[in-house]
Amino acid sequence: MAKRGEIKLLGTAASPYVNRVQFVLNLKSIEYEFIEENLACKSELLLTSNPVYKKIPVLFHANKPPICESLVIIEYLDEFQPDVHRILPSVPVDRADNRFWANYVDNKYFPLYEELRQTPGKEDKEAIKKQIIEGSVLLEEAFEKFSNGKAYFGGDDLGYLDVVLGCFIAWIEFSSKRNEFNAFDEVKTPKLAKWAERIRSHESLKGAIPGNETLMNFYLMLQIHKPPRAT
Ligand SMILES: N[C@@H](CCC(=O)N[C@@H](CS)C(=O)NCC(=O)O)C(=O)O
Repeated sequence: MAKRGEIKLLGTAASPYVNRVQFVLNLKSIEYEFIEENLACKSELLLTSNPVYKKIPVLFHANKPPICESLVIIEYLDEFQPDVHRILPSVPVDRADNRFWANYVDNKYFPLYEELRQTPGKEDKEAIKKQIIEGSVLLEEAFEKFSNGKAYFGGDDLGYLDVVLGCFIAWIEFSSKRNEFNAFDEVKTPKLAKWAERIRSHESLKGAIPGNETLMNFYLMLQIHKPPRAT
């Protein structure tokens, strides 16, 4: 059990990877101190605690070495506090399958949204939207398999993949609106569309899902620091 004041999270509220860690801290009822990072002018704390990637989130647990990378952090929290809301399944092959899809989400699926933001030209954007929808259909199939007729990837309550994909909900909806398409579609991915609503209204996650103003400010910051490619 974490002691009061023992856990600190370096991040910013608009970062889905930071939200991912907040989801797990909330689900496990772990109190933590939030240290706000300014990515436009990175802090010494970030540069020294994550010298390899210089990215948020970074988790500090008492005086242990800092822990970086959101998936590594949430697995650490799951091992460190296994008795409250376990997110990874207990069977090794199920854990492997969960990690496979988490890798798909982080390395293939969500990067498409950044690609969409950075890509100029209507036609090229349309091609990326198509790839996103194809990816959502794959995730719908994965959802059917994992949820087995229940509400979440984890079954009756949130599991690892709910956290891994759920942290992107706000950005997926933001991007869908800006680009006039439906990443989670009532027809092609009806189960994911319903699941997304459940994630949004889950009591433990509410405070950790960024609102539109937070998203817009971060988006504008990205447009300046990582502008779309020239045509
Ligand atoms: N793979 C990393 C990704 C984290 C990430 O991309 N964080 C962004 C904020 S959303 C960041 O710190 N970007 C700073 C930069 O790219 O220099 C994780 O899962 O923690």
